[in-house]
Amino acid sequence: MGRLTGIYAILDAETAPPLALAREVLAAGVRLIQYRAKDGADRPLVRELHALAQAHDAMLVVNDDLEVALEADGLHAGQEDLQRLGAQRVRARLAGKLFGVSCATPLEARAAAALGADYLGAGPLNATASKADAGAAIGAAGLRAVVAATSLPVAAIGGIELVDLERVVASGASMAAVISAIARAPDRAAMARALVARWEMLTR
Ligand code: TZP
Ligand code: MG
Repeated sequence: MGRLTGIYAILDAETAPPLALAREVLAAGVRLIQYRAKDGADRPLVRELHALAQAHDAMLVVNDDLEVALEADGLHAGQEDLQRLGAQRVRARLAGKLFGVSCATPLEARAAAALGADYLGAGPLNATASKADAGAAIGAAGLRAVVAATSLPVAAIGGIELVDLERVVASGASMAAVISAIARAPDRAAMARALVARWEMLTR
């Protein structure tokens, strides 16, 4: 399995064109990407994104759609998605692929670990406009509580900008997952490079 560390770029189809964004973040050194399409995953696009990720020695995870995720390196599922899909069935279908689960509390973190998750998404760290039902911000204390409840790598998520990386690293998270920090930046490639460089500086 590849590296579950560093900047985790989420290619949200509503925020920026996923293929162009993937090219930019992979060229910037991001090695974990997620395709997120709330209107339904585009399977041919996932194949293209996966080939691109592989060419950069990176991994592609698909949000929500188990069948399409089988074309990529794994699935990221929220708590409701797990209920809808059947958590045990998901782990079994994914076999050797990556399985990421969103958690907001230590209780959810322990349950996800027991299910066989490979990493956890924890948040929202800060308030976010990118997900309507993200729930209340858990803040650094909430993030530390999730990290303390698991030995799995944790991706902090939610309203994370360049200035937040120090707090993310200090909280013990292994990854910082972002949508808008990159996708809404005036220069997406430059912001992706800045995030990667800052993460490397903080974890060196
Ligand atoms: N899950 C929890 S917060 C969030 C998701 C998908 C949105 C993250 O987007 P942004 O723009 O980085 O706050
Ligand atoms: Mg979901």
